[in-house]
Amino acid sequence: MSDSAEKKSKKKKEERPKSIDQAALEMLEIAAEEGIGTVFSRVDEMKACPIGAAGSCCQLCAMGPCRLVGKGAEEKTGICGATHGTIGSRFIVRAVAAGVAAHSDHGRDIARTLLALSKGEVQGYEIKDPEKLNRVAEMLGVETEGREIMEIAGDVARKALDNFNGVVEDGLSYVARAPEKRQELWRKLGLVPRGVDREVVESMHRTHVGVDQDVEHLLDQALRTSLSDGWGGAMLATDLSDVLFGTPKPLVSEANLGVLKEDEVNILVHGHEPTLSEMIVAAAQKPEMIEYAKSKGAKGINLAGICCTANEVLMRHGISPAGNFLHQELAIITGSVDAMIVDVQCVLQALSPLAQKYHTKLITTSPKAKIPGAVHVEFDEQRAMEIAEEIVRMGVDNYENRGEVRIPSQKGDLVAGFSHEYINYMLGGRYRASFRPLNDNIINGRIQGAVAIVGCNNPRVTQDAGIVYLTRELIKRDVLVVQTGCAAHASGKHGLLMPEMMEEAGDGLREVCEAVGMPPVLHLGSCVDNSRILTVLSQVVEEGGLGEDISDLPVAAICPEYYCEKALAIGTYAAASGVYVVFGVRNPVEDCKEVVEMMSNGWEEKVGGQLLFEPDYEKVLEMVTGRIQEKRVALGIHEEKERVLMDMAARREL
Ligand code: MSK
Repeated sequence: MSDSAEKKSKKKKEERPKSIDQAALEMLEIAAEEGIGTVFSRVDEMKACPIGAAGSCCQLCAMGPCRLVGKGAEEKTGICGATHGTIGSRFIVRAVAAGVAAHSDHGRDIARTLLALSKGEVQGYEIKDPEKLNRVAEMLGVETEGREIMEIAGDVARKALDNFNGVVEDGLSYVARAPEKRQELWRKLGLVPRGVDREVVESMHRTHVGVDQDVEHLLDQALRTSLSDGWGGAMLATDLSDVLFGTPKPLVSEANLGVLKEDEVNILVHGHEPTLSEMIVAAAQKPEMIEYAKSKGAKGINLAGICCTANEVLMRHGISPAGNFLHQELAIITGSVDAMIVDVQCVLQALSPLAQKYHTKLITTSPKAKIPGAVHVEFDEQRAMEIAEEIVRMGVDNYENRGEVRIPSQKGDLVAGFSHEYINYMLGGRYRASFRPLNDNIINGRIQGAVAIVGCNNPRVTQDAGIVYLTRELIKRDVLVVQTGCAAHASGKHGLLMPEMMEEAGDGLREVCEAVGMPPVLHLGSCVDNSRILTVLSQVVEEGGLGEDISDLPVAAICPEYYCEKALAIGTYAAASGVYVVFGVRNPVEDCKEVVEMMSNGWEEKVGGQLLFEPDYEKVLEMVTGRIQEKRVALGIHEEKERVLMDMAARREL
């Protein structure tokens, strides 16, 4: 690189802020002063491999890795003859399979806990939402009439496990929750999943060298496998979590590093699964545990979260998130985290050496995940409360080992906890819970449509910038926004989940929010809770007046800062369900033109949804608002109705 080119690229790097979150920037300054590396600094040191980044590298066998680059790259093949199309589609299938496996293993573990509870084999758990248990039983074809709750729970858990293990006749049970027309389409195309495990295994088989080599055929498998997540593993994870731990209702909390407390024992739960974190919440609130913390000189125990375990305990208990994916190291650098308890997924390996530089006790708990250097306290449902107490005690004992503490003051107020059941109730009222008001307001144009903004942070782009920009711009345009995962944390940190945000919303959306008493940006939960969005979409279709299928609705989904395979699985099942999906960051198969074409126009024709990649947020905004308007035109609801000033009677009617 020439001197001037080097200077230019250096300047460009310097120009991009690492985050729009002041708390993150403050902690990064401290990290730099102390010579501590973080994901934010390592990303600058590690240039992404441009060949792999665009999908031109195949490393599936020992004849390679093959790189399809250079002159005439498009026509080149790997040593086995694999084209760009085959390589790219195999990448997508494998990424989707990995993402599905992660969410579904999570769901399977919840089902196993439910089964163990029904047999009286676990400690500390109970059925918190028996009504939901009955509704889930109905979905799964389990008889409820005249039966004991634990009998029903046992059969529900067995049926759920059958969905994972692939012994369900006619495909996954929850496919029946989709609109009729969508189910017919999936059946016609052979896309109904035959069991979660079976689809994941077949994906791995088909993508082994020398098996499936046809782009469309491979990508059909990506669609079917992804559906086993959205309408299978993740949906079961959500529903069974609600049964065991309670169905969320709106509550208030705060988010960001400012929720950490200087004078209390700070314990962070991080990862994805609620089974242990639920017990940690209970253990940390026990009076004897608080007394124990006081005996060590702390004023109490402060529990907070990172990533989706944070979402699980936020939605059900109001426990504050200390931040999203890119905050996990920053929390430790505050010097105030006495224990960080991790389970599975999104846990950086860099936490372990970092925790050793500070005083934080990093505790791994899943039988599936160990990290060198961390203390491993293996979780076992049969001794759940004992283990939770042991872990909380470890955090308390570590309080006295703190060095210098510097907690940034920033935190945002938030409202979280919108389950699909609550949205239904909130819109319709107790005696006539219904999506009718939402449909009517989309039809009359007060609400132009809805967009889900979901997914992660990625240090290759400015933390939270895309999420916050798109959220603000969409509500200004009368688009209702729903959020999950780390995107929801981002909004929480920046105050976007508060009802006051209706002041920034367009006139129409603001009127509806005022009348119903809801914020224009709704927090729907963790990554597996994207399944709640599918349920809402199905119920909106069922309510009538907005077409017959999810693909008829004026909706879209955006994952502005994705980083992992789970996000690709979610994006794929949303597209397979008829949703227009746009990811930011970069297109991982950019060089594989046939794959890009199939996932956009090909899937549009086949399933009425698309999975696109666009790193420019302004373009993303244009794309999704354009899509919403296209759908409004197709539904014949695009003509602007004369606006009528609402009086009290009209508001009541609404
Ligand atoms: S935690 S998958 S960084 S959203 Fe669900 Fe956040 Fe993405 Fe992990």
